[in-house]
Amino acid sequence: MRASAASKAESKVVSRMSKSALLEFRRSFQPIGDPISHAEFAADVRRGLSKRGQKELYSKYLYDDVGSALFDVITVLPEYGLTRADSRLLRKHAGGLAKRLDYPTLVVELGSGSGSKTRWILSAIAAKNPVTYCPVDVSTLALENCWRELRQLDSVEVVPLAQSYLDGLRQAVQLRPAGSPLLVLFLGSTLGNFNPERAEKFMADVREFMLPGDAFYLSTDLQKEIPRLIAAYDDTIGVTAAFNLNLIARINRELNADFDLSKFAHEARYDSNVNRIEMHLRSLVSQTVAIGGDFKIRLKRGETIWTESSYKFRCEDIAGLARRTGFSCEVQWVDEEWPFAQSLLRAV
Ligand code: AVI
Repeated sequence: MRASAASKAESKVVSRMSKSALLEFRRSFQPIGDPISHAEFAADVRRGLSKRGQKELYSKYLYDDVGSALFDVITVLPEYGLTRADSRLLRKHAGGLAKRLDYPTLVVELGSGSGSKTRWILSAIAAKNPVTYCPVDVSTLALENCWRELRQLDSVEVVPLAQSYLDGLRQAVQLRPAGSPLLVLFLGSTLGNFNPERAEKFMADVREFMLPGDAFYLSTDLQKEIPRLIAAYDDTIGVTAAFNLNLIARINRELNADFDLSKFAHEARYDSNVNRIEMHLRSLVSQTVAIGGDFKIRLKRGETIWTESSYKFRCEDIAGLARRTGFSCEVQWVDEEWPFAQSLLRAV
């Protein structure tokens, strides 16, 4: 890094970080970390596609650079109300939240994506105190967009972490000045992409990195009319279909497979017993797919590969989850146009 070229704010971060020997921070975008191992991806794909019953792929693999860009488009589709609801709530409550939390000096966002919603809360905090913002995401492209966008805010230092949520959080909390409050953001209803056991374990794991009184601000999509939900996950211009199909296109690109995308169809369905949307890729014919030269899978006509679950909650579900994982639910706000909640949880 050319120190002379660095802004005042960046120089301050650099000196603090070099002391801790933790970070390399460049004026050009350079996130810390290496989120996805090729070997782990290959092993997960093999395991998920060799299952005897329902074949499945982990939804985290939807988010390579192409998938993250497609997801950004999803967030502005008329049918997909979640992101607009999240932004409306944040915009409305950012000032009150910053004050209630006593202007935390470290904000960590798990799964930041391009960070567009976070501007409101960071601006509200930075109006009073300088703040270090650590976006954590597996997509370096999304992180770069986030870094470009939010580093322009006055008194906000952006330290991007290209890591899994918990590894990123582990690293970020080392930047916490002693005695100052921490705010962890988990927006967008990403918790809904975990099954209930994993969601609970994840919350308990996050709690381990926090001190009593720290804040966890959680967004969750709420239960609503099924046709509205189906439309949100099966939009008319096919962006969500492309997002889903990109997962097997990614396997072609990165694991040398020969999925023929024209032989698969996107499907979104709602399971009202467990209140979740499921995304599947349905095989339109009987077919064999080769992955990496030494592995083949057979798919029957009509068989599906399950690629994502998106659980829909009630407000009381979140309060209960919070209690079971070491938090208390201090306040919840619900959007009026698209049932969607933001909950402020305090580590107890
Ligand atoms: C990131 N996550 C909260 C989205 C959701 O709504 O479950 C992912 C998504 N899948 C299809 N559309 C959006």
